[in-house]
Amino acid sequence: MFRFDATKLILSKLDNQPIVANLGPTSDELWHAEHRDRNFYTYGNMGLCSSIALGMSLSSDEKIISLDGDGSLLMNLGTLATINRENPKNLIVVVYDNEMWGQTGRQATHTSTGTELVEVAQGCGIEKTELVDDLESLSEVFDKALSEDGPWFIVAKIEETDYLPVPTPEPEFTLYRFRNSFL
Ligand SMILES: Cc1ncc(C[n+]2csc(CCOP(=O)(O)OP(=O)(O)O)c2C)c(N)n1
Ligand SMILES: [Mg+2]
Repeated sequence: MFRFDATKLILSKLDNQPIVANLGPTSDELWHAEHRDRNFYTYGNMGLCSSIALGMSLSSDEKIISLDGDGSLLMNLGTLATINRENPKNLIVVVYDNEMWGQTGRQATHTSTGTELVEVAQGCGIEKTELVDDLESLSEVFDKALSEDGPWFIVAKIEETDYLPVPTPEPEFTLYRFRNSFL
């Protein structure tokens, strides 16, 4: 499954719910799939995608979607323990797992050598977890995550491909647009 297709699938299931996107290709592809006020692009901000989404979920009743990356989550695994402790029913974390730090040269991450992020999440106490490797299964589990209480933790195995051009969503405008969308 390609990340761009997965992101387009997820967007097709949403109304106006916020998405927080991991830095690099995940943010780029979200922009190309559909640039919307409720997209929060975390350029430069490695490791904090799901932590930011957790904070949003605690101050909102809407479903909040985090599109994280394996390399980024690996440098902030503690966020999974905090997600379980805070237990936000409206948080959906999707980790795009391409088994690499893609943006910086496609170096292999620990998920390529046996680290199972779903099991880490379960060990932190998160009960609603799924591992998917095709669009059909992602579609099925994401529907469930939208209709059932979470927190949800979904690892989506991704096949890497060519990158789309990097857009220019200036961070201050991302924040401005995002905040205004709640007014
Ligand atoms: C604290 C910090 N360390 C390193 C970087 C450089 N960096 C940017 S993206 C990236 C890889 C991210 O990997 P992953 O989350 O798996 O996303 P992918 O590129 O594979 O989609 C790295 C190491 C950074 N931006 N911030
Ligand atoms: Mg990666």
